[in-house]
Amino acid sequence: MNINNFSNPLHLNNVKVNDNYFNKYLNLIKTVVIPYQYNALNDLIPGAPKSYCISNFIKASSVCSSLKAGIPVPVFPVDKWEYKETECSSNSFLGWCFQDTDAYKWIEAASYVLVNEKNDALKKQVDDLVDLICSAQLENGYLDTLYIINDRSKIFSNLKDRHELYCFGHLTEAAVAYYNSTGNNKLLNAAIRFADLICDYFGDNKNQGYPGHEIAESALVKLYYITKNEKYINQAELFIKRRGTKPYYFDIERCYNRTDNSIDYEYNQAHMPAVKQNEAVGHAVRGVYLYRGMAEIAKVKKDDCVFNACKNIWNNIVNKKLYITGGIGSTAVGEAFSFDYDLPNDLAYCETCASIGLAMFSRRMFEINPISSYFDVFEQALYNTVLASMGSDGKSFFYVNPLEVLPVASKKDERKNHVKTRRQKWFGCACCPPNLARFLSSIGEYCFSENSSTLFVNLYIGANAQFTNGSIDVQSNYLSSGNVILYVKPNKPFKLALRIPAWCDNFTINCNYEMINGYAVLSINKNTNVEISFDLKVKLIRCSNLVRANIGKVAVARGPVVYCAESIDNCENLQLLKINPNGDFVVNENGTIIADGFVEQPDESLYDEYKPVPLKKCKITLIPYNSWGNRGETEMSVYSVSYTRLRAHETLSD
Ligand code: FUB
Ligand code: ZN
Repeated sequence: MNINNFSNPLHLNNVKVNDNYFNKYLNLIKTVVIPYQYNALNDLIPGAPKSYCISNFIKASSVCSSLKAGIPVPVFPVDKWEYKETECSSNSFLGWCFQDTDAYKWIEAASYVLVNEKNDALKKQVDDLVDLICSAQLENGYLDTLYIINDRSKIFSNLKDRHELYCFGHLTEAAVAYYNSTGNNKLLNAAIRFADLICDYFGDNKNQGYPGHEIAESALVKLYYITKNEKYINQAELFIKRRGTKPYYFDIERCYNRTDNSIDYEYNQAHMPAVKQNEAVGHAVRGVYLYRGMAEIAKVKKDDCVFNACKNIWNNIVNKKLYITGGIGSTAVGEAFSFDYDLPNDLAYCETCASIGLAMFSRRMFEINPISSYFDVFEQALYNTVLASMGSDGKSFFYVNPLEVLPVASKKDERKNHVKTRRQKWFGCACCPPNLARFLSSIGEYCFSENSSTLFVNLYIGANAQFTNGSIDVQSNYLSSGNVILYVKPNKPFKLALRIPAWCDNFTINCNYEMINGYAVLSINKNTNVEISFDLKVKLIRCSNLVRANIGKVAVARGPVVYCAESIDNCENLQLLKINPNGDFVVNENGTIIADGFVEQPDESLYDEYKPVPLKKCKITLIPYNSWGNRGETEMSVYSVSYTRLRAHETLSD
């Protein structure tokens, strides 16, 4: 690794997004999503699964008061992932064991909104929630409502499956965001107290545990950046370096006397030392959160070994386990990565959180080594799976993001129960919607990165930003016409590095530049208007023939946006459509693409002797994948059969 290449993102406080495409999402987050999600956390959405999140904090706060007053508090089991109202005492913790994190993600999203907006009502809601959370913290700094309410004696006894360190991670991410946007350090102090307890408990030569669900690593890195206290970065490094070493900590904590290798902890990425891993395995969200933390440690500690592991894993994901939509985690079993090239369209899991985590991992890799592919992947995840996960109403969400949906199959085939045909109002396990809210509301933080010599423009999102060497105003029509103008005002000479996306074969820039690692690098020494034009031609994308599901098929993309067909615009049985690669692709004003194609007649006789199958010419309507499922239940497919030529058994009619 070359530390001269390192860069840091521009802080959200220095970036104001004003973008033709993203404004609608940001307004929706501010005006609909955040109020809606607040109601969801308070169990106020009729017909939606209950969250219990806020009521758990209220119960934990009351336990804390009782403990302080010496009043005895009851004990309940802590042996489950989910605590159902029908099975548990109403005084005990309810919901999934990591329910606290939904409040933390909500605070994080609201804090990002507050960076650019004076909104007293929202600020008061956040402040009140912060007060409640802080009142639920034990005197020693511990803060996880499951254990506080149900059984303090079992704290940190099941790191593998319970989520105390995961809750700490999200608490800290929220606390840092809230502090940065409001200057209020109340939640930050709570996070620091919890972090101090964690460092005391899990420090060098102490308990050898590490998180069952990663994210604490990244949180500790954030605390290190904000406090400059090295103990946090050292603890993050310890968690990573311990992970997967023998004897397995998860064996020890469960008194599992290992006689064979039947339990291998791949699910938790703890089957082998993290720094030796070179394949993305196990639970996908856990995985990318770990890899993100590893990249952060690699950067701070300038650790080549850790960085090499990150590179190997990143390459494995991107070359063998990534859907064209930027989705990862192809199997519902364990919400996990599968084997190389196993990318089924209809069974895909592709959890929203996993794509968000992949984007976060990619951006950290870029900060170490500025090559364009990291933000190519970021963009692929953002414009497709991430945006698809929210309905146009801002009140409905996908957790799972398949590439092919047949409504009857989702209802009648248990293997596809996870594939929802409509976005849901909420989920019992609701990790994705608030994750989406915090990610999109902080999108400005991903647009630029800088070091002493260079400003990198990674995303072409309209924004105004201040950076060390000047200011920049980006006016973007990236997705509509491919034209972007950057008004650059230097306060001293610097290099401007513009990412040239891999999807773009032709582009023009009105200034001299040199291509370095996929970036067009310009020397800026006076006020300059840089005009870029990216050729947004519609492309047919083929998939490796090792992906069995996609033999003979193509997907359609324009720029970073992947398209899909819905039966509501076309016909039932989307598998009967064939795209003509040599035909026209007309892009409409509203963003749809009309493609030339053919449709096969449905043939109800199951088997027959080979005979000509009539094909009819047709127009195929394609819409951006990120907007599918907004018009009721319908078949959807990203890939279509590619028509190459008439085959022996086909005849053509008009
Ligand atoms: O375990 C916490 C979260 O719940 C995970 O990140 C998601 O995949 C869901 O299982
Ligand atoms: Zn999720």
